[in-house]
Amino acid sequence: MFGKIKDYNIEDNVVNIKFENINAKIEIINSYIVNFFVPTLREKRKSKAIEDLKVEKCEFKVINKDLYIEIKTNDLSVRVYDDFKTDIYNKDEKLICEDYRGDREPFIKNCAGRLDIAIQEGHKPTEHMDYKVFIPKKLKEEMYFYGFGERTGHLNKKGCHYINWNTDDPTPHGETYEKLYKSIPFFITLEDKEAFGIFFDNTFETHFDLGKENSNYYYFASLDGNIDYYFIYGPSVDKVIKGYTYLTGSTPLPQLWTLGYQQCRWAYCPESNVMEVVNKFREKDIPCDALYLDIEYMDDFRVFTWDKNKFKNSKKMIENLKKDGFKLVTIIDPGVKVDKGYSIYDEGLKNGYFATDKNGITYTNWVWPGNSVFPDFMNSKVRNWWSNNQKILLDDGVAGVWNDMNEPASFNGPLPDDIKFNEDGDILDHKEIHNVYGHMMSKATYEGIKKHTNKRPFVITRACYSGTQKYSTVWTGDNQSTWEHLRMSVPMLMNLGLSGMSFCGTDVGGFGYDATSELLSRWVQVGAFTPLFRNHTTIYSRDQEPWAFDKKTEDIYRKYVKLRYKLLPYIYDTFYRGESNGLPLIRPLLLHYQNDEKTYEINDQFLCGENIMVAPILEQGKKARMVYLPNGSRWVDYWTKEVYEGGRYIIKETPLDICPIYIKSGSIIPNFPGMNYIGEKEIDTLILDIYLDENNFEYIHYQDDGESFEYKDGKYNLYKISIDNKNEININIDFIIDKYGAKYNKFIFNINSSKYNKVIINKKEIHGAKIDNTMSFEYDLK
Ligand code: MIG
Repeated sequence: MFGKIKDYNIEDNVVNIKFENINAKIEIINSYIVNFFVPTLREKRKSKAIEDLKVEKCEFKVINKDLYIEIKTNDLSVRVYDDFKTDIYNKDEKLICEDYRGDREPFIKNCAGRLDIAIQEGHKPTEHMDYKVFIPKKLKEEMYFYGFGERTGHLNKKGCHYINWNTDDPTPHGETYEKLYKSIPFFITLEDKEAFGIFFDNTFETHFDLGKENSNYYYFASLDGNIDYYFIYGPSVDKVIKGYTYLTGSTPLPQLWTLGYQQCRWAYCPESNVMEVVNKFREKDIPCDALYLDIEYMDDFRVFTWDKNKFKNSKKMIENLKKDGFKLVTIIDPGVKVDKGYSIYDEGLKNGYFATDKNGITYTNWVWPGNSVFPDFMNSKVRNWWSNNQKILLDDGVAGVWNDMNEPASFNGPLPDDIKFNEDGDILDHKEIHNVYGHMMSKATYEGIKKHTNKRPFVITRACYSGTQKYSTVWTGDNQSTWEHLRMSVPMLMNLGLSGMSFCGTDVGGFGYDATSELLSRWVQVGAFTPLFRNHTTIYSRDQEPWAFDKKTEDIYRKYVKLRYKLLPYIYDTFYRGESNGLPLIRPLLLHYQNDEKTYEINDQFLCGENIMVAPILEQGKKARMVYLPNGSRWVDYWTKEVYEGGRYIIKETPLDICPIYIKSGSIIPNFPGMNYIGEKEIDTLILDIYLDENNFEYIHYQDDGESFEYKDGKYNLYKISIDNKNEININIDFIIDKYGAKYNKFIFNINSSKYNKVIINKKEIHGAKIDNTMSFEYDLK
C-alpha cells in the first residue's frame, strides 16, 4: 500500500521517507525512543497524551542500503523497507521487533449452523474487523505482553484481544470483556529477558490483538486516524516505563492525606447519615481521611448544586467534618441537566459550550439528571469555564472531586459517531474524541482545583486516556463483591501501574452485589497496599463499612487500615520517586526480577514499592497458600521475622487475619506512629524497620508539607539512612537536602534480630529494648 521507497531526507531529528504512495516520518526522540508517523488522516499530530514532546539531542546515522534505509542510534537500529515494513535491532544487532510480512489470516472456525438464531439467543461470534490502520508484528513463542491499561483477566495478555473504546458496562466484568472505561493504547513486551514498549497514540477506537487472531503475529490497529506510534526500548521494564512516562507524563506527588483510607457509598445522605458514619470511624478507632458524597447530594442531579433539604448548610457541615479530620470528596458527572433557569445550563447554552449534532443543534441524551447536554471539553474556553466551576465546590470546603460517567456514558443509546466537538476552531467528531473525553474533563478539573486552592489537586476519574496520570487518580469502575473480582483486581492494578496510571484502586469490598464478612476481610488486605484505598458500594447493597459485619471483621479491618497508616511514609516515598522514574506503587514481581522468568506470570502476588511483597488470599476459605519468593533476594516474613532464601516456593498458613507479607532483606521501611488521620498531630517521630542483610544498605526518605507545591521549589528534606553491619551495627542518618523546616525530633529503629543489644547511631552508642523478635533503639536528633 505504501509502495517502494523513492527517496529520503533528514531534517533535525526527523528522517522523512518518500514512498511511492505516501510519505512517512521517523522521529528520533532520544537514543531509545523512536516515533513512526504516517499522516493517514491529517498532516499534524494532535496528541492529547503528549503535551510537550521533548526531543533529546542525540546522535544518529542514516545509511542507505540496497534493500532498506538504516537509522542507527546508540541503542537501536531501525531498518525501513519498501511498503514501510520496519525491523528494529538492538545494539548487538539482535532483531527485537520485526514487522510481519505475511497475509492476515484470521483463525479458522471449524463449525457450521444457523448463526442468525445463535445470535438471537445471545451468542456472539468473534469479529475480524477491517481496519484503516493495521500494524502487524511477528509473534514469537516466548513473548509476554503487559500493560494495556485497565483489563480483566491475567497479567500476561498473550493470546488476548482488547479494544480501546471507553465503555460503561455495569454488568459483572469477566475475562471475556474486551473493553472497559479506560483507553491506554500502550503495552510492554518481554522476550528473551529483554523488554520494549509500544505506545500507539491514536484516540479513535483502537484494537490490540496479541496472537488471538493468529499465533504468527500480533497487531495494533485502529478504525481511523494516523499511524503514530512510539517504540520504546528497555531492555529493562523500568526503562520502558520511564520512556513511556517521559512522553506522557508521570503521576505528580499527591497530597499525603489522599494516600490514607477513604470511605464511600452510593450514597451517604442526608447530613445526619454523613455525621453518623464519620463519628463511627473515630468511635471504632479506625483511621480514615476522606468521605465521599455520591450523586444524591445534588439538587436533582444538577452538577455544582446541593440539595438543600438533605444538606441545609454544606459549608458548615464540611467545617465540622474538618474538625474531625475528614476531607469531603464530591462527585461531578459531565451531563448538565437541560433546565432553563439553572445557571450552569444557561451559561453553557448561551456560550455554545455543549457538543452539538452535525447541524449545530445542541445534542442531548439521557443521564442521571434526565435530559442532559455534554460540555465540550475539547474546547479551551469550556475547560476554563469548567475549571472555574470547581470554585463552587471548593468555596464550600470540598477537598477533592470525583469525575464519573465521563466515557461519556449515556442511558439513551451511545452518542452518535458524528456528534461535534470544537477544538478551538477544529471541528472533531465524537468518534475521534470519545476516548479522550474523560481525560479532558479531568484536566479541566485538575486545573480548576490547582488554580483555586494552590494545593496538589485530588481528582478521581473513571474514564481516561494515556497521560491522564498527570491530572487524576483512577478507580476501576463498577466491580462486584465477588471473589472473582477480588482475584482479578490484582493483575488489573498491576497492568494499570505498568501503563503509567500509578495512582489507581478498585472499590474495596466490591461495588455491585453484597460483600460477605470473609470477602471484606480479604479485600482490605489487598486494599491496604493499593495506591487508592477506598471502600465503595452501590445503592441498596448491604452496608460495607468496616463495622457492617461482626467484631472479627472489624478487628481485621482495623488491623490493616492501621498498617496502611504505619506504611504511609514508605508509600509517600515511592510516590515521590515515581514522579521522576514513573514507577507505580503496585508492581508485578517481574518489574524487579526480570531475570527470574518464574515471576513473569504471577497473577496473585505483587510488590508494593520495591521492598514489600504481598501474597494476598484471593479465594474463599483458603487457609494456606503457596508463595513464590523471587530469586535474587532473601525474604523476611513480616509477621514472624523468619528469613527465607529467594528462588523458591513456600507454603504460608493464612488464618483470616493474616495476609502474607514479605520484606526484602536489606531494607529499611519507614513507619509513622499511629494516627486517626493526616494532620491529627505533628509527626515528630519516624520509625524505621530494619531488615538486616549480609551487605550494607541504605534508604532515602522524603519529607515535605504534604500538600502544597513548595516541594517544587526545593522545600523538602531528604534523609539518607545507611546501615553498615560488618561486626556491629552502625547506623548513619544524614541530610541530603534539609530545606523543609519541620524535621523529626526522634528516630526509632526496630531491627529484625534479637542478636544485638546495642548499636551505634551517628557515632553514639545506643542500648535497645527487646520486643518480641525485634530490638528497638531510640535516637534523639536534637
Ligand atoms: O450510573 O454515581 O461507577 O461508583 O456510585 C451509575 C453512582 C453512576 C457509577 C460509578 C459508581 C457510582 C454510581 N455511578
